[in-house]
Amino acid sequence: MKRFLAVLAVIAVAASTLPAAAAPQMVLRLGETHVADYPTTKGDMEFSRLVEERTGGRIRIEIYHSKQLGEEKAVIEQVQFGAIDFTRVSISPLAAFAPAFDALQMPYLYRGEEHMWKVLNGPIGEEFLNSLEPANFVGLAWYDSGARNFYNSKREIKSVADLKGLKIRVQESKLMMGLVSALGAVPTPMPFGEVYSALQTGVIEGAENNWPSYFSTSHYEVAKYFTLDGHTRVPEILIASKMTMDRLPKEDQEIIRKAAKDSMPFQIKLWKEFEKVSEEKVTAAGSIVTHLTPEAVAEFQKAMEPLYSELTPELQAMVKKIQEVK
Ligand code: GTR
Repeated sequence: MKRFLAVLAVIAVAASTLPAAAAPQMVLRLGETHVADYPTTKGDMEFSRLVEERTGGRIRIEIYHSKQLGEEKAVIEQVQFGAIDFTRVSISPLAAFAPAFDALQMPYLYRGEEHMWKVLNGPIGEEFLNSLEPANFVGLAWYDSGARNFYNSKREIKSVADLKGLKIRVQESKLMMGLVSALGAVPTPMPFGEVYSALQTGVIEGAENNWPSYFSTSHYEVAKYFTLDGHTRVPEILIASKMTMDRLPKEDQEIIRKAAKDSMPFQIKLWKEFEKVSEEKVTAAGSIVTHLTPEAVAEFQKAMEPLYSELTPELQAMVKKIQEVK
């Protein structure tokens, strides 16, 4: 018994001399539209983990996934005036705040994903990340989002003509509205979270997205025709509020910038895995996947050409620079 008490006493002394886990000096918030196990959310979490680790726990970034802070456009607005510190969004809705971003999401712009990553990881990508400051954002890093494709509840889309008259949901983006109109369909801008019920009730007949979003939102349950037309590659971006960043010492700003970039390979790896899983799951659940013939792809590309001539001369020059990246 004596011995037992002695051991207890030693443990008590040891415990009292342990440093208490340091409480974070700053807790920041990140808004994410996707659910907790989606690759972008996991990327956000990795970013947050790295910041916490590298500041010795002084800065904690809490992830509010599943639209807890609102739909994408509303969250971007709040980041702009500093009410939310960070968000991860698609560049489509961001282009409403920084129009030059349309140059990065033109239809059939990239020769493939390798070309896109060359652009994003090179001087052009850096220029875009830095270009956001006048709009009160700080661009931090890019995440993968694959290619976007049309899906609908009505019929297989094998040619542009098959899209005619279909009501297609688009992100809140002028470019995306123009893209759907150029194909003869009827664009309906709508927040992401409303798409499932709009498809179910027939308010819209289709939408467009990548495999993971089609799967993760269960849109495949209410729109089973999926066409692999790959009309756009729309990068995801991690941004901070400039107001938040301006409050931080330079060293912490650097830690945040670097942590965001360092979270990219992790997100991209998870993305690749989840793209495959999503494709398998929706196919097993009965989605009908249509592959376009090369002639049909050429027809899609031709129909979208006018979007390029409608760009401002500055954006056309940027598109040319992107196309010239080898
Ligand atoms: C997804 C993207 C989301 C959101 C969504 C949409 O691919 O990851 O951030 O923009 O598309 O279509 O609204």
